[in-house]
Amino acid sequence: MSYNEAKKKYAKIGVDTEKVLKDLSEISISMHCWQGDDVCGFETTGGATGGIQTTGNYPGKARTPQELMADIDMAMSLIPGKHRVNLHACYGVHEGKIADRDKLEPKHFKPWVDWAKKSGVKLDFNPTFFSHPLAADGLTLSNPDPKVRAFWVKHGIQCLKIAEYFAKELNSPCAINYWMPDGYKDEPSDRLGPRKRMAESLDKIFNAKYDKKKVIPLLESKLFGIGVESYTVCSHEFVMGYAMKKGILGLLDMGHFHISENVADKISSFLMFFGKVAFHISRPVRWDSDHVIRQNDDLRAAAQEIVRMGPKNFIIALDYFDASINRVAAWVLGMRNMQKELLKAMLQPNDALKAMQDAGEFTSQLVMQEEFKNYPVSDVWAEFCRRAGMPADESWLKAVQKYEKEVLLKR
Ligand code: RNT
Ligand code: ZN
Repeated sequence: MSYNEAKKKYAKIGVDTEKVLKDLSEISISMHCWQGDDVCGFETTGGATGGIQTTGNYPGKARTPQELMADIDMAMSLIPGKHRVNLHACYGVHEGKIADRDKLEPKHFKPWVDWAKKSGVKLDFNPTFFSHPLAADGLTLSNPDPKVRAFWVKHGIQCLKIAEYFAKELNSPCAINYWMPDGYKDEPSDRLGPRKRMAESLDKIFNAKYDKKKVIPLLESKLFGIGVESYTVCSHEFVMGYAMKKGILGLLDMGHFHISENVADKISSFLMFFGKVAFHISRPVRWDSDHVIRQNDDLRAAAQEIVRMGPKNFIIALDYFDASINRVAAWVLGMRNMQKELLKAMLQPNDALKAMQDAGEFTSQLVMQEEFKNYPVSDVWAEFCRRAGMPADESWLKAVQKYEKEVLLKR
């Protein structure tokens, strides 16, 4: 079917594809830098530690800031639209001696800002509370040792300054996400103490001065991690309560709940009480929370909720890492999958479906929900890509394979 035929078919059910194309082009997704080098960063040569792990040793991973920037540029050249890049504090660019986490400053991220200006992307940020000797016992902001806590509090505050620097330089508010791996492998005897210490430390961080219009702090919850199977300090309930009280936003990571939980169902409640929802789009498989996202039911459900409640009310960030496949392909596939699911959701007559629900017309609702799945989404997607000058189908992989041969395999 051609785009014009698809346009007519959608018009019949009250969907204006021209508006959809415009709306989709306005959604910026924050692409995570850490897929490009297996969450290693530029401070140590070791991999990530702290409840997360990357597996696989596919060749060609970025080893320097320049390589990572080039790989991100390559990925972005195959993703329609204007997007953001999400950096972690361990990706600072250090000349000579590496500044420790509590000494990080905007200057360590100037090369990223210069690159972002050139590449036309905006930046988001994350303090890094893992892959560090002072996080080796699994406790950072909730550590019983006040000196260790003070170190990480300082890190949290320094990162607010870096986020503000990004926002000012790039003229776009910067979302800064706090995820602490803190937890215990086995049943703790005191669940309250660490949470109290965590809240106290977070207070010290967020009581620091920062421009509330430019910096958007987020707090991410997690059910369990590798080595912290029995207890995490920043559980979902902790995050909901703390974020609400402190007036910051909670962040939902799709991989951080029981595998049978419907994360999409949480969105409307978050939106009601926080006003905005921050999201790590990810895919849990068994015990891993971060597989490359696919166009599966979970992603579809999340995208539907985002669309129904207005994409402007969301901070959409990807979060996964796979070292067993081409890393640039992992980015491109994930970003395009996210966009495709948003598009599918936008191409539904959402008001009409809502009306069926309210009228108790559940037969029609079920039938229509299923029938719309087979509408010509791909023709509208092809048009979206055509207008953006991007390949619509899998031919983008050829470009990545060429890059692999010419650049990645020479590393
Ligand atoms: C870990 C969290 C966290 C990290 C990144 C690297 O389970 O999801 O968001 O993936 O900060
Ligand atoms: Zn996450």
